[in-house]
Amino acid sequence: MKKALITGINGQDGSYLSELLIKKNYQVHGILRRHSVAENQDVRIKDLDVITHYGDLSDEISIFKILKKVKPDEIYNLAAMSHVGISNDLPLFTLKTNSLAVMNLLELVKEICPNSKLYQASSSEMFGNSIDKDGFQRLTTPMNPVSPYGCSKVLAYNLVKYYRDAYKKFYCNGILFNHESPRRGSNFVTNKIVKSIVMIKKNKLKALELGNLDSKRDWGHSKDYVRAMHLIMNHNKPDDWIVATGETRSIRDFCKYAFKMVGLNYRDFVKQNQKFIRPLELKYLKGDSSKIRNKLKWKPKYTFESMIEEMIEYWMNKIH
Ligand code: G4F
Repeated sequence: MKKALITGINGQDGSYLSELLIKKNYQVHGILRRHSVAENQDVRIKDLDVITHYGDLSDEISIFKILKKVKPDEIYNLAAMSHVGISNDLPLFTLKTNSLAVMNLLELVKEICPNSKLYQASSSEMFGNSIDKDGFQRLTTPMNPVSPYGCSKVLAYNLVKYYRDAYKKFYCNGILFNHESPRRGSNFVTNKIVKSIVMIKKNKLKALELGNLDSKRDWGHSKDYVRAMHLIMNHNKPDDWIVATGETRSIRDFCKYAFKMVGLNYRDFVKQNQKFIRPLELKYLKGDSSKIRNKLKWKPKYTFESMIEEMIEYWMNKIH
């Protein structure tokens, strides 16, 4: 039985990845951060057959102890301060968690479990506003991040490459473009929009306040993207990969479709609030995922529309 250790196991991706690995007969371990509301710390994984350990990426002692105890075959580093907007409010915390803690993790993994494979959750936010002439971002596109979050992920990305090359390790970066689901935190734009639409429909909310409606994102479904993570870790050589749908849509397009699904017009409810505008905006993402599609035969099952429909259905059943 293979052993996997997932940092950030209680996140959207951590929970879907746990489900996938359990189905594949892995023993799944996960690192849980202590939360003052105890019910929140394992809310997405409480019904899964996983073994959890209290720890925190930024607490070196906890990581040391967990690695010594678990000695995993595969480590998926999904834990992060993952909100781009909030990284402007918590820049130091973002760098400590997303970059320095990765350095610590790599060093400890190298020393304690030298044969473990490692997956690093890298991000399309690393590209900033760089776009190739044909309108795509790919592995060769220059990285010009436009947020503390993007900067922190670039450092971690390079550390993983460095450790892989210097010490001949199976360490990989998955550069995932935006990926959503009903389990997405509701302060990310997709779930915020869908949850608000359902509340409007059920007369619990009058308007939806958003920031920039014109930035474009390449949105996929988290369930499809955790399949990519597993393929990446089980390829015959360590490498870096882009995971994306290759389609791009604006926040406005998302609103239009989602409001239409419940028979409403977004123009009647969406208002702009300066509070949600970022100091610098990443305007456009569209990923070229041909490498993972060709080499690992990955392709998404969800479409933009089926993903939104699933999210609406979830909130319709949840909000009474
Ligand atoms: O949903 P978002 O907050 O996601 P963002 O910033 O693209 O980051 C996500 O994707 C990255 C991959 O590219 C990940 F690395 C990262 O961890 C995260 O998962 O915002 C999407 C867009 C932005 O352009 C933002 O300015 O929506 C715009 N937006 C407009 N109004 C808003 C809002 N974003 C949020 N969160 N809240 C708003 O009210």
